[in-house]
Amino acid sequence: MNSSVELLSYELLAEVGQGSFGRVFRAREVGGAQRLLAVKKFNCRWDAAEAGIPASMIREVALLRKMGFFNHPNIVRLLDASAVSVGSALDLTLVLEYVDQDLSTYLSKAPASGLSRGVIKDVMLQLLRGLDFLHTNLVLHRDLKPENVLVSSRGEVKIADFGLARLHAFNIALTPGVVTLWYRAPEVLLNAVYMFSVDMWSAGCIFAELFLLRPLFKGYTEVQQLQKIFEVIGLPGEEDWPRDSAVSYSERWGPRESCAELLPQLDPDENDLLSLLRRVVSFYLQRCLTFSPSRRISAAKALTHAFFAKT
Ligand code: 0RS
Repeated sequence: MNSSVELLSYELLAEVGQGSFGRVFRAREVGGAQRLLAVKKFNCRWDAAEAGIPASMIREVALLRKMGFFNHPNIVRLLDASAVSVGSALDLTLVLEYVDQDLSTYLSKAPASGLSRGVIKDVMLQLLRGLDFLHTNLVLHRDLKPENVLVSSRGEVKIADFGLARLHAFNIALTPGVVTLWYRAPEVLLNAVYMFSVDMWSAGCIFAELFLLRPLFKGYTEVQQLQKIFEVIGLPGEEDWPRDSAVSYSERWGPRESCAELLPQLDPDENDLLSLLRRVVSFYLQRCLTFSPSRRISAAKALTHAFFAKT
């Protein structure tokens, strides 16, 4: 099958989300297998008649398409892309595979006693495989969070909402509502340069949340988010502070020592979980949630971690 000539027609069923990424609809394929589809629509203010389709958009869509050919199980697949110019705007439509629910909904339905260790391992393993695939293809997600990690009815974990970073940046200022800072790496919060390791920070936050069933760092401003992080991992040394950050280092950010005990504030009947947490604390706390991006574990390395070795 040649996807470049595949013609997909569909009917929109309902809007499932809206944000800096544009609008996402649940849709049904008309004819064919009548699959459910996710249809994502962006509107870019851009005079396509004068300037053509922006090169950055072509590059990013081409990359998404290329990645679709690999059919990686832990990435939502791009099925079709089209752009039409409407006056001085450009409407970009992406047709993607549809997945039943997002991880935040999945977590909200989890039993209060928590997810089993097997489930946590399975979700993390799939998430890291997806991230490793993105990073191998030189794609940064930048905004990984439970809302854009999808979980299918068959338990497949698929990363969504990646690869259109420039379009995001374009839309972010126009988007009403707040963006969550909870999964954001310190170097992003500090406005410093960042790399693939930002996604591993987010993965670490999600890993902790799979245990806790609540977000690990819940800040509502950049400063508060950093404070919450330092309360748990300790204030880094001045030598680790990003040199290109607009925010200067200060001892007043908090104590230097990390307090792993702050993490699992669990009830007595959650003792079982507590012991599990102690065993994995070194993985997610020390390796994913390392302040220094260069010392943070990579997705490829995390996949070989002892945590995933035994069943
Ligand atoms: C915040 C409580 C609600 O299949 C959903 C899908 C869903 C998809 C899908 C496939 C491919 C996307 C979605 C996608 C594209 C930006 C995105 C941003 C976030 C998430 C997905 C994006 N919680 C959120 C919305 N929601 C209900 C719960 C659902 C439910 C099932 N399946 N999206 N959203 N790309 N671009």
